[in-house]
Amino acid sequence: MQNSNDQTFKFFVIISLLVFLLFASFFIGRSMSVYNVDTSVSNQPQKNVISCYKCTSSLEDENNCEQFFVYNNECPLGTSQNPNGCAMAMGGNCPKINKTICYRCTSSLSDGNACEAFETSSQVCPIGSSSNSNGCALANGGQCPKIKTCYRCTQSVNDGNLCEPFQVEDINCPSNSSESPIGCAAAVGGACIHNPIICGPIDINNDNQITIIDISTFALYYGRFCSDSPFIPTSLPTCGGKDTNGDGKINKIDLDSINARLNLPNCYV
Ligand SMILES: [Ca+2]
Ligand SMILES: [Ca+2]
Repeated sequence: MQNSNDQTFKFFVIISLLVFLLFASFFIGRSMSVYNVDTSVSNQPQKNVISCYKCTSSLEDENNCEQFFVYNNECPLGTSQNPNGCAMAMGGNCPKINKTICYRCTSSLSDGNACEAFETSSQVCPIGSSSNSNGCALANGGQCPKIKTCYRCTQSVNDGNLCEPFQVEDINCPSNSSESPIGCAAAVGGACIHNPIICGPIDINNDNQITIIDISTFALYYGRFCSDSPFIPTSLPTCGGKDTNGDGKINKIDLDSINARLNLPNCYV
C-alpha cells in the first residue's frame, strides 16, 4: 500500500513536470517567434532615390529652387519634395543679401536737392548718401552739387586754342563754351581768337559802294580776328566794318554780306 502511494506521488510529480515543461516550451517558443518577427521584418520604410529641392547657393535669385537627389525616404530638413517648396522649407524665404536702400543726390545739377534711391549690400549707406529719402543734401554738407565745369577760350590771344575751365550753376554750358577741356575752339566756330588785328571799315575807298576794290582788301583779312569789333563808324550813313556782324572774326558770314551788297548803288547797313 505504501509502494502504491509512492508510485502515485512519483507519477503525479512526473506529470506535473511534463505539464510544466510543455507550458514552458510553449511560452519560450512563442517569445522566440515574436523576437524573430521583430528582426526579420523592419518597421523602417524602404529607402529609394528621391528628388528634393533646395534653395540655390545664390543670394540674389530670390526663392529659386534647385533639384538634388538623395537615397532616403524623405528630403533633408530645410528642403522639399515640391519643386517650388524650397523657400517654404526654409521658413518662408530662401537666404538672400540684406540690401539697404540709400539716397543720394541725382546726377542732374539743376534739380535742387532731389534725391534718388539706390541699393547697397552694405549695412550702412556710403559717405555722401543717406538712409533718409530726403537726406541726400545733408549728406553732401547741406546741398546737392549744382556746379558744372565748362571750358572756354582763354583771354590770351597768343595761346592758340588753349581752353580754360570755369564753373556754372546750370545743367548746360553757356554758348561759346564746351563741356570738353579741348572743345572751346569748336564752340566758337573752330578757332579761339588769336593775333587780332584792326579790321577797319569795309568800304576802304569811302565811295559808299562795295566794289572789286573793297573785295580785294577784304580778302587779305579773311580768317583773321578783329580787335575793333564791333566796328564803330565815324560818320553816318555807313557801310560798316569788314566784320559785318561784329563777332570779332572775318569769315563766310561777312563774305556773304559783302556779296549781297556788291556793286549796289550804296553799301549802307
Ligand atoms: Ca568802296
Ligand atoms: Ca564776322
